[in-house]
Amino acid sequence: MGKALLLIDLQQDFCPGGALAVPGGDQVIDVANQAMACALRAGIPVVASLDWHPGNHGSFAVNAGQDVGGTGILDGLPQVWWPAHCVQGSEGAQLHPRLDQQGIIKRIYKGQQEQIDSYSAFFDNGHRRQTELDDWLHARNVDHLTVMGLATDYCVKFTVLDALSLGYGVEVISTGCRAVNLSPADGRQAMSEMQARGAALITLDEFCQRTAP
Ligand code: VGL
Ligand code: ZN
Repeated sequence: MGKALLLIDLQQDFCPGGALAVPGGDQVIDVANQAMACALRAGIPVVASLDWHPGNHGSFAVNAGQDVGGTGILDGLPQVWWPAHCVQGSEGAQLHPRLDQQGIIKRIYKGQQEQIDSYSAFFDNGHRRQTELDDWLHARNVDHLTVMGLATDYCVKFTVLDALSLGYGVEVISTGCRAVNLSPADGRQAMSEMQARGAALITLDEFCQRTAP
């Protein structure tokens, strides 16, 4: 019976000024730092996922010869065409400079396979391959996750839904998430969907109160 705090894709490219800027994305960095402080005080491990694409990734509009924000098919799966973002080793792929990185004990890299996207920190979008996250958590007897980060309607949502399917108890720090909102209601709908599937929506204060030693 253990917990972990999972920080999703708090990378420069998802913050204002970045290649796939999420509105208000940088506002969650302080939330992440405070959540991390509460987690570390309670002995809860902190894991960070990073979107980590090769430059020729098939989800990039420029590589697909499509318009950014449009949709199509990538290797048999529905795909949104994104601006090139989080290219391995680039500055935009780095974690946000204000994020307290010393608290992070494990980094999970995803999206490295050229022909498939990977919103979830557990599986690619076709559930063809797993990352090492589930094994890593099992090895530490973690069965409950607190999740926050970017973006609500993509990587947070798919990570949370996979975690629930895998049997984890999941809570989402809703004040620590921001959405891409290609359609204006996407973020709100993603929150409802996560809640309907069994995730608890909580605030940062609730997380810190419940974890206070
Ligand atoms: C994400 C779109 C493409 C995310 C990653 O982190 O939510 N969204 N790649
Ligand atoms: Zn991506």
